[in-house]
Amino acid sequence: MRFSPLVRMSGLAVAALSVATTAFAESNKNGPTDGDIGFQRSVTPVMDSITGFNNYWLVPIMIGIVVIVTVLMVYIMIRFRAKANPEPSKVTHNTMLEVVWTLVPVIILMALAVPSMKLLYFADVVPEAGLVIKATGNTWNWEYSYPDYEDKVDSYISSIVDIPHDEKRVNGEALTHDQIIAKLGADLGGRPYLLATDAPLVVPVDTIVKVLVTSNNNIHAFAVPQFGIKIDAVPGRINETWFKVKAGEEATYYGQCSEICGVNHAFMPIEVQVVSKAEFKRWIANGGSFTTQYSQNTIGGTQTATAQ
Ligand SMILES: [Cu+2]
Repeated sequence: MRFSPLVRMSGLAVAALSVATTAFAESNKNGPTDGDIGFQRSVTPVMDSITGFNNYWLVPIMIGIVVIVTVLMVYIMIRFRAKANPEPSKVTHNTMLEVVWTLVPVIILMALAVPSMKLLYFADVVPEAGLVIKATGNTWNWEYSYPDYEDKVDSYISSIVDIPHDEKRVNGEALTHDQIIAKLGADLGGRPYLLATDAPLVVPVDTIVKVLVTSNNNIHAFAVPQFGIKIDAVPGRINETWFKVKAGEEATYYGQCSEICGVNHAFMPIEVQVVSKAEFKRWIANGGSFTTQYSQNTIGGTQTATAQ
């Protein structure tokens, strides 16, 4: 059976789209997962919009363009090959064709620009916040403070759970990733290595949290993929962003410094513990302190901050 190029082209497009839809289907896990090619699972309205825009606008349009261009190239290479056309065509231009290939990209770009600008504005304008937190980048860790509760909670430093760099080599041999994880053992408490910290940022669920971001030294960036936030931490300047973790999504989320800032850039993770509103109140009332139980309690997915 022979199909016309158009039928074959649309068949290819449908196949590519279904592959993409499967690939971008949201996993129900939190944090990065091996083999992921899509975004991490969204837990905020902003990330919902980013995910939707990417999966249902950008990716289908990109796949469509790739498929059309590939099919046209293959068709042209076969149909107009030298062997089958001993007498070369003398056509130099086609006005209609030139108008179409100028207008179609303009229309595509405009169709992308409108929802893109709406999304940028949605993410950029901070709504009336229920909580303000401040994240300050240091070399190389994050420091968190709660301006609303300054009298109750001291600012604290959140450092990576790791072994000293000079202990990562034994007799000149570098430890493997697995050996480092085994060495950390209970300190890591089953949490992902290079993302786990000794003191996470604690925030309540279902609350608009305004994040003030700055730096003590060089430029860092505060980013949490599942929240859809990424903003530079610039010394002498305060940037702001916001997130609201949806009800029922109490869990631990991870991010990393996302602006190359120096030798330990890869070792300043961001760990966010999202707890119920009642639990957050208790945590504040207790001075926002962590017991050493913290890491142990997160083993096996008991995802509540331990206040003492
Ligand atoms: Cu950095």
